[in-house]
Amino acid sequence: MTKKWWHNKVAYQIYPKSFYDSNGDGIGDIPGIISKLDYLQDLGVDIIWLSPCYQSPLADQGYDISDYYNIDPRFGTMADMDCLIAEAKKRNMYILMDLVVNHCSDEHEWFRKACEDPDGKYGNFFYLRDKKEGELPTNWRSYFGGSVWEDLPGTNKQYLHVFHKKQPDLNWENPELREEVYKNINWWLDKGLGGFRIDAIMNIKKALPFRSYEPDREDGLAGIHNMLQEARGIGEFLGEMRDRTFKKYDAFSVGEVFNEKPEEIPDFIGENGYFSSMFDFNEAICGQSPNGWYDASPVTPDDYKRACFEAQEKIGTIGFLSNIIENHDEPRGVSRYIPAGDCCNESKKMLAALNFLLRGLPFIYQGQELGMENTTFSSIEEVDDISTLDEYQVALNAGLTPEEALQSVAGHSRDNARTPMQWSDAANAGFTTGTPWLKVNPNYTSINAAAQMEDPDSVHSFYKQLIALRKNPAYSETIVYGTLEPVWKERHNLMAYYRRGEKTLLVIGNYQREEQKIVLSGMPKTVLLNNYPTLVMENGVVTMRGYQVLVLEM
Ligand code: TEU
Ligand code: CA
Repeated sequence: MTKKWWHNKVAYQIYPKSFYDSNGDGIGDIPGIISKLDYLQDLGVDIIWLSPCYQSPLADQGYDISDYYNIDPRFGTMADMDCLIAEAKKRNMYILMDLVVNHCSDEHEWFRKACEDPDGKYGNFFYLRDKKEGELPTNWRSYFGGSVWEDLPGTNKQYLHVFHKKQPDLNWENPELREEVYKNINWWLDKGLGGFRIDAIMNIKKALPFRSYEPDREDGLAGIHNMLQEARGIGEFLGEMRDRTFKKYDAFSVGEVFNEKPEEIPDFIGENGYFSSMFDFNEAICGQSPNGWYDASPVTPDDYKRACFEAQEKIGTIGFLSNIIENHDEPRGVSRYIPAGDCCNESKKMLAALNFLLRGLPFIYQGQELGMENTTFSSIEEVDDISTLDEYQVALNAGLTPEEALQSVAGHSRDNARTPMQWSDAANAGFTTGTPWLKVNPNYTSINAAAQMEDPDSVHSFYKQLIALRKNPAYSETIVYGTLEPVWKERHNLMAYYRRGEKTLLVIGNYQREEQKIVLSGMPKTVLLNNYPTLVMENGVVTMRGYQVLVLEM
């Protein structure tokens, strides 16, 4: 395998709106990010992925871009962005931006021009169909609920949007559109970006000609996955994009890839793959129900283990997954993957180690390094996220009372990850001197960066140790390139694996509050990490305490 500059890196995702507000308007911004670069460097982060901060009406918090060449004034200026790239470079850090090109905003110039002249050049940038009274072109349900078809203002046509109606899908079949996309990517890479995280990319290839599918809910609509399953040939677009952009710059690219076909994995992330890496969402999709969030099941420790190992096995040494326990679309990992009532420093550290030492690139989402938890909602009025609002409606339609509906979506809400970063125990968690755009999680008085940075036993300090271990020259080769081999796979509430390279490491997590005994096959040479002050071992038998995690050199 050809070694790449990003293989041994540690990445961190910033959700700019909620990271740090430098001017008191309640919205996080780029100058705020610049002022926290030293914090990230101290943690050991090398790559920073910024969720979108381009010009946008923020209908989907920036995933609806109205100008790909400008920064939204709420986040700062282009000069701020240039400064961020330069300041990161000084610290040997790389900035990734979010590439959102399945769709743009309905306030983008292309869309406005398409409305003015649907049969002209820009009409063909979108998927337009003639409007027929009482009949939609297809019965697809958008990811955010309702039909994917919306009237094209001022015309007798309708346009396709697989996400929100303010996010019209771009027509990738049109080479002129693809040229515009590549031009934009290269323009940013010329500025010195490290690369991109690529949003919702599996949606760019549609199964043509469009047709309807068997309805899967009472609304008579069918989920988008029906159409995506039938789509063939996405590789032609992705390969072209790679060759025309990322490859020329040796840029890092990580795809938000869902439902790829197993035989396609080498094409996606193998040598000369479409992307450098792709996210592992196998844990994130655990427990999902086709009926909606209200019907989802909790994820058990055994589910979590199975999902991780399944993903690891699927990829093997073909390439590198990007491993996450959460992102801006997910609830907080510690609230989701640790059984209810057991969320504590030990269990948070255990989850961190089990995930962080998997083969692949570790991505940390802002606040994860503090063990930030899900927030509470006292009414649906407190919810901002469009996805949660839709799922709340789905729950009501299924017959739940408003209280039950709120209860059932709360634990899944994307807002859990979007509450402001908890910097200190000052007002508003030190995030802003103004009124935060989204309510701060009330637990900031006990969970915050300032307190944890001073505490050698904090979750933050544990993350620092994990990062340092990955970078330690003695273990780096093994952690980055070594194989992963599950062990004691069938044992209940125990997740353990070997990493084998130059060295042999054994990672063991006791995924329950009760103790559990393990018989080791040899004597450990070194205890590299332990989330308890001691290791209880007698005649090769280790008594693992509740949620204890060990990283042993064997
Ligand atoms: O998410 C794409 C995606 O697959 C969604 O289905 C996501 O899982 C869902 O919104 C969760 O409720 C990306 C972005 O990460 C997300 O923030 C955007 O809303 C979406 O694309 C549209 O750009
Ligand atoms: Ca601000």
